[in-house]
Amino acid sequence: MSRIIPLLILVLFPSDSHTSANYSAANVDIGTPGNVNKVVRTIKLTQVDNMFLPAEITVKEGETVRLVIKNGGNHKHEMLIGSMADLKKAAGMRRISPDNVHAEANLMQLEPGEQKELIWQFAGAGTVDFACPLPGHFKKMRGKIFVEKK
Ligand SMILES: [Cu+2]
Repeated sequence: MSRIIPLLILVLFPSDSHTSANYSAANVDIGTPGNVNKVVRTIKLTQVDNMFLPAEITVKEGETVRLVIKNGGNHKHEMLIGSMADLKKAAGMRRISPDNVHAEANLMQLEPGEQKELIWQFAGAGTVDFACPLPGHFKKMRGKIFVEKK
């Protein structure tokens, strides 16, 4: 059964791969988990039902940032950092199994009222996307991290 799922995604969501202008940025370097001792700033984001506040943040290339995410809504939310292609792929997976617990370094899953932190080191200049990939949230609950040149 598990071998069939990737095929199902292709069949169910074929247009997702071709409609976004960002799709060619699939190889964007989103950065890596950072060292807490190198944090240069803290950025707070609040999740409501269903958007991120703020939805756009700016950092500098190579910077290590503490992202503090608070779920201020009444529903479970996630924050996933990635390329738009990665986010769309995750959203497709969530439509099949929305309640899975995931443990990727670039993902936070938050219950209502919960707050979590992610220490993240950004790479080169560019734009990194983030979103809540849960069904019914993904289209609106998105944001951008502008990574500026130093
Ligand atoms: Cu959400």
